[in-house]
Amino acid sequence: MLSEKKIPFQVTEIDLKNKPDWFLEVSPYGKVPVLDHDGELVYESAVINEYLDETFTDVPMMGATPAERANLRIWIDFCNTRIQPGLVSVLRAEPGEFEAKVQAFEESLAMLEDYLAQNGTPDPFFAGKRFTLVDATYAPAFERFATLRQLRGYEIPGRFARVRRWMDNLAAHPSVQAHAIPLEELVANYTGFLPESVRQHVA
Ligand SMILES: N[C@@H](CCC(=O)N[C@@H](CS)C(=O)NCC(=O)O)C(=O)O
Repeated sequence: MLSEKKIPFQVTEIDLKNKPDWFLEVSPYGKVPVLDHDGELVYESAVINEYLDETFTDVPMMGATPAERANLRIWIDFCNTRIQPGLVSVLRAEPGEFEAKVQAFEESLAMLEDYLAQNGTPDPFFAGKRFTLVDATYAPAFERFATLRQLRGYEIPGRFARVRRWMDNLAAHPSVQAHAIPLEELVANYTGFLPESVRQHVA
């Protein structure tokens, strides 16, 4: 998002298993990310993204009309409430519940696939030629899909062709590539958050 808009920034990494006191003071939910823009503290990634889009307007990343903006927000919310939690629930599923978690996750993927098909996208992005906040939201979520293959042997099925194409388009996009996290690092991070029973199973 920041690179797409060419906004200079500095990143401070937080050890989420050992959060420093200063971090808990600036992050009321104790979660990353938090934005500090000249002392203005903003948290929750969807809120941060809208704040940045409204503050740095050279490269607009929302819709032009209320209806377009509402539609983009619906799909941003879909990522945050369905896709991202779905991914985590498959990743963390106990062996006995794995199939059910995959099925629920695939119901969300099917809704996304249907929307893309009905709208003739990705072309190459969610809303067409312009990279929007929807793309900025899904890019890091899609990047984490590779941990499913690595840790749980699960691959997004070929019938979700448009979702897969969108994932490939985003992975190839320069501002996304610039911040790609190496797969080993992602896998190491997520392995740390697996329940003990699952960690033994995938080890
Ligand atoms: N709704 C939040 C979710 C953020 C979130 O879950 N962050 C995770 C890392 S990806 C975190 O900080 N977890 C630490 C914790 O919950 O203790 C957002 O989009 O900013």
